[in-house]
Amino acid sequence: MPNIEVILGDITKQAVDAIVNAANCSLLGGGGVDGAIHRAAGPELLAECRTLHGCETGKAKITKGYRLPAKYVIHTPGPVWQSGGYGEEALLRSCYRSCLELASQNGCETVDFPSISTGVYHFPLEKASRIAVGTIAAYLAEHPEIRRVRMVCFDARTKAHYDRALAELA
Ligand code: AR6
Repeated sequence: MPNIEVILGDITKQAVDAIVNAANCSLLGGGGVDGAIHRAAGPELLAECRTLHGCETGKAKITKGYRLPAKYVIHTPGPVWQSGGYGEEALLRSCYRSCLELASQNGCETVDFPSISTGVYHFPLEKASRIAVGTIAAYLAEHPEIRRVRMVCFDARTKAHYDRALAELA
């Protein structure tokens, strides 16, 4: 898939049209990538998030990027992994799809995702990586307005899983 890439890096440093935040339903910040994005974007991001009145798991909302190099932040609360019997896989698919729909609606051509739900939400990485690249590939096949999507992985183990999931698609 030439328009999907996997890189090792810090998503807060990426100068793209939109970065995605693995948020929680409050949209008022947290730890992990969410904390890093709010720290780098500055307090104006939290101020805008307060006007959004939260977000359901699997859905997404968009804000400006403020002090980030990215123009927009698309916030999506991923599912907390329980046992797999609570619709977690469908909810994760819905996160990726909802974010890409918002990106299209806002004229974003380049979008970077973190590995949603695989940190403190404990979604198994092998399943999550397959869901992510499969959902992104299906969306891009129908939406040429998005030129490039990258998975920005924060550690080598995560990157290895996304590399493998992408190779399986080809
Ligand atoms: N750039 C890219 N990826 C990162 C960065 C970064 N700067 N920092 C962490 N990651 P997590 P979740 C990776 O726990 O599982 C928050 O408190 C991290 O290594 O951030 O969806 C929210 O407020 C992991 O691979 O998100 C929610 O309450 C991935 O990002 C909750 O955590 C996701 O880990 C969401 O949990």
